[in-house]
Amino acid sequence: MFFSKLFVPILKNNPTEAKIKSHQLMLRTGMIKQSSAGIYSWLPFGFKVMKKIEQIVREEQNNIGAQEILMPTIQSSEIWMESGRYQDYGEEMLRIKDRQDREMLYGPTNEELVTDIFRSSVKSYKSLPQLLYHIQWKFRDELRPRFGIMRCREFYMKDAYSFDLSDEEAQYSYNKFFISYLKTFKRLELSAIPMAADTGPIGGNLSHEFIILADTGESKIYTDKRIFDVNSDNIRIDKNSLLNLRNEYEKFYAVTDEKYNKNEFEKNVNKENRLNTKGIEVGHIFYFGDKYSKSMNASVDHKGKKEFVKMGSYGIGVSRLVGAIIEAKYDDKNGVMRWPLSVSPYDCVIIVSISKNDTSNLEKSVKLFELLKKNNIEAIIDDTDENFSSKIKKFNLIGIPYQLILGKNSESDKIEFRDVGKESNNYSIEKILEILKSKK
Ligand code: 5CA
Repeated sequence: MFFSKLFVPILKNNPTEAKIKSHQLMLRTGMIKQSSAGIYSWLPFGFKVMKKIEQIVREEQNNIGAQEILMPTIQSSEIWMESGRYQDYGEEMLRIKDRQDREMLYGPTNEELVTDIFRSSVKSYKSLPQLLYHIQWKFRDELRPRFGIMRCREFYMKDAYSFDLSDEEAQYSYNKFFISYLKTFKRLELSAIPMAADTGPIGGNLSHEFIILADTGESKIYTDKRIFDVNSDNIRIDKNSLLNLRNEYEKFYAVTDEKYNKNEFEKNVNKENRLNTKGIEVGHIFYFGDKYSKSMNASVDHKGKKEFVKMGSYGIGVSRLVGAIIEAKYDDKNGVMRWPLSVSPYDCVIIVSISKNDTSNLEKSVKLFELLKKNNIEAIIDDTDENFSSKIKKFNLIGIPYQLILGKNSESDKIEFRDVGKESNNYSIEKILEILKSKK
């Protein structure tokens, strides 16, 4: 309830090692702490935001019928030898030996492990499709971990896997993830655009990266601006509607660096619609047919014939999204952050002016807190003895979207209410409750 009791190690100044605003803000507002290069501890504020993002990602996976499982972080090298990726993955893979001298690894992704789970129990085409996902830590020994949790070595990822009998069915599964991603990012108040992308070490020949625009992003993109106007609301999850939606997007040229071709870009996009900029990859989906099922012998019986299942995989960078939201929402110039209410560590903060010999304001704030709680609104009271303006400044950075301000002379029954970074208004508590409830 009281900010003074929380573990939020705020820094007075921007840490010099941080080059981009999300990294600066996360360190400054005590969301994370680096433990070694590219490896971070998540402190209460950062952890709360990440867990809320995770829950939204989970709900949108469940909405398309994907089932949640949990696979381990440590995997045996044997299945990676079967798929042929044990060598291919190179130095990005963290390899470990156990006491029996067995070669193990910290999973960078889970195509092999999930294929092994699938092949050991699914035998008939009648059990298809299967959509499985988990949300688990991954490790990639990146050559240059940078930008805080945006490109780190240990990160939190949602990865899903689909198993189908035919290419056509597999495309349907792919398209289900396509729409679930659009919905997920929308709930996070991000405008993420699907772009044709390279498949890299995952493989296959169909792939989209979901990119949000940001100057500090590491992905170069080339696109027709009109792709931002495609409407993905109220789409039904049937085969045709989803196919139509994908066609709507694919009408427009939108590619990442590796797929860029100058002639095609200029041929397909009028000069005034050309956009060549940078973005952050928050999700990546792949279709690779029988790449893993063939090498790992994952097949089903289809009317007496053995068929290798057709697979896709679908990733979302859950921890990266924390930084991506900051890159999209943080106004660096004015020092104002505003978390989307759906993922904010708290719904609102009660900022109180405290004087030594008068506790009436603090008592008022506790009553207000209880009332908000009764209405399912999660608040925090800033009861620290900092001066008022530095409290406001601090909370402008922390980014809780609504501020209820109890200044020195708050005698009246009206309370100063502010949507962070905007002009404030004096409202009755009933009015404030009404506004907050309508936003939830
Ligand atoms: N197996 C596939 C799909 S499940 C896969 O691993 N795809 S991926 O490599 O593109 O990763 C999925 C998402 O994880 C990326 O879109 C990105 O948002 C996030 N991610 C990847 N590498 C890192 C990293 N080093 N640091 C933070 N997030 C990362």
